[in-house]
Amino acid sequence: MTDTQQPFLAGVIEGFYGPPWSPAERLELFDWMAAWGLNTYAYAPKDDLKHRALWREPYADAEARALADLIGAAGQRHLQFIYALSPGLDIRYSDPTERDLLRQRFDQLLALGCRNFALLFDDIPDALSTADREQFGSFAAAQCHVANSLFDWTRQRCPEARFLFCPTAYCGRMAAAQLGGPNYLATLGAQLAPEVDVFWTGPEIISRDIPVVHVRQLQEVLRRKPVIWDNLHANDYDSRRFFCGPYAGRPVELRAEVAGLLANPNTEFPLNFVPLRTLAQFVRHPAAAAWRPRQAYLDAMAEWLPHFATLGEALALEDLVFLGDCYYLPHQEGDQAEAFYQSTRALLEQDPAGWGGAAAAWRREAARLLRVSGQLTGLRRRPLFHALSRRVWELREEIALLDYYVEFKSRPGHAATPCRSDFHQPGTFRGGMVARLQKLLTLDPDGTWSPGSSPATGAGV
Ligand code: GDL
Repeated sequence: MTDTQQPFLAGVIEGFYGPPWSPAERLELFDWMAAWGLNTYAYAPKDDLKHRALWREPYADAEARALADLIGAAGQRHLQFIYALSPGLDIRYSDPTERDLLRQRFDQLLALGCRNFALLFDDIPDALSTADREQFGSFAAAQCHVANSLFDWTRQRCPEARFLFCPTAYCGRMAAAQLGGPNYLATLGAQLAPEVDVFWTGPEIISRDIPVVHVRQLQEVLRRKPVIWDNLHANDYDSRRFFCGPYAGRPVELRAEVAGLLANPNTEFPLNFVPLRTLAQFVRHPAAAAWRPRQAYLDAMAEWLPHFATLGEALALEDLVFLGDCYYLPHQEGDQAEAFYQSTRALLEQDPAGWGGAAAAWRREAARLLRVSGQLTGLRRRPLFHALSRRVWELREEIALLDYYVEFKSRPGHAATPCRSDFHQPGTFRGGMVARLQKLLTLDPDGTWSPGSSPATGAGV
C-alpha cells in the first residue's frame, strides 16, 4: 500500500444533487472552515451542468471568473480547492478526442488558479460500449487509463497537484453487488497510479457506521487509504428531511486509516452548521479520548443558537435542541425527539379514558415544539428560515393535529367520540401522488419490501 504522504484532507465536498450553493454561501463556508481548522473544499455539484451533463463544454467568461474568485477565496484562507469533473454519463473511454476535452477543461481550471483535481465516476451506467470493451477489456481498465493519462498530464503542469478518483462502486454494498464488473476494485487498486486518491462512502451510500476493520479490508484491495466521501448528512435523497445532528458512527481511530474525510452535507447550506462544526471537532479530537457525539452536538448547538435571532422573543437553547433532535441523523432521532415519539405512541395506544395526567404532560412537550417552530417564522436570517420552513411546517402540522386529537379525546365524555378537524381535509392534507404511492409498498426494518396495507383510496386521502 502506498502512503501518499500528502496532507490529510478534512472538509467538505459539495457533491449533492439539487441547487448548487451560491457564491456567498461558499464564502461563508470558507470562513467557517478556516475558523474551525478544516482544510479542503471540493467543487462537485451534481446539478451544475458543466460539472456533469455538459462536461465537454468550456466555461464561459463569466462562469470562469466566478470560479477564479472562488479559488482565490479558498487560497486566501489557506484552504485546498479541488475541482471535480464527472464525465461518466456518456464518455467514450477509447476516443482520444474525449481525453483532449478532459485536458482542455483541466487546463482552463489550471489557468484560473486551481491546483487540485478529481475525476468522478459515481452514479453512472456501468456498461461499456463495444469499442471501449475491445480496447480496454473492462470498465475499471477503461477508467484507469483515462484517469492515469489525465493525472500524468496534470502533474506535468502542476507537480504538487492532488488528484482524486471516485469509483463507480464506491461503497461496500455496491462492491458486493459487483457494480462495475468482476474485480472492479481490485483492478483499480492495481492499475490506478498510486498517487491518486480514491473516494469511498463506507459500507453503504449513507453509512451509519464506518468501522476501522471495513476500511482496513478496503485498503488491501485499493492498495491505498481511501478518502471518505461522507454522506452522513446528505439529504438530497429525501426532500422532507435534513440532518443537523453530530458527526457520529466513526471512531477516532478511523482518521489514521484514511487519507481524508470530506462531508457531502445537506443541500441547504445554512443547515450544515452543526454537521460541519462537529466534523471539525472530530478531526482535531485527541486520539486517546473517546468521541462523544451527543456532547459535540450540544456544544455546537450552543454555537449555532445566535443564528436564530428573531424579530421577537429569543429562542431557548433547549427548544432548539429539541427541534434539532427531530432532524438529527438518517438512522437515528435525537434523544428528546425519540422520547417524544415514544410518549406519543404510548399515549395513542392507550384508551383515552385512562390517559389521566399523561395527556397534559404530553401536551406541554408538544407546546414546546409548536412554540419553537412558530418562532422560526420571525428569524432574521431569512435564508436559514427558508431552508427550514417547508420541513418544519410539516412537523408543526403533524404536532398540531396530534395535539388537537389529544385535547379532543381528553374532554369529558369524548374518549369514544370520533374526532374530526376543520383544518386537515382530505385532498389538502398528506395528499398527492407521491404520498399515495408511498403507501403501496412498505420497507421493513430488515430491508425487505412488502405491499402496504392501505385501502385503494382516491387522490389526497
Ligand atoms: C450518492 C452520490 C452523491 C449524493 C449521495 C446522497 C456519492 C459518491 N455519490 O450516491 O452525489 O449526494 O449519494 O444521495 O455519494
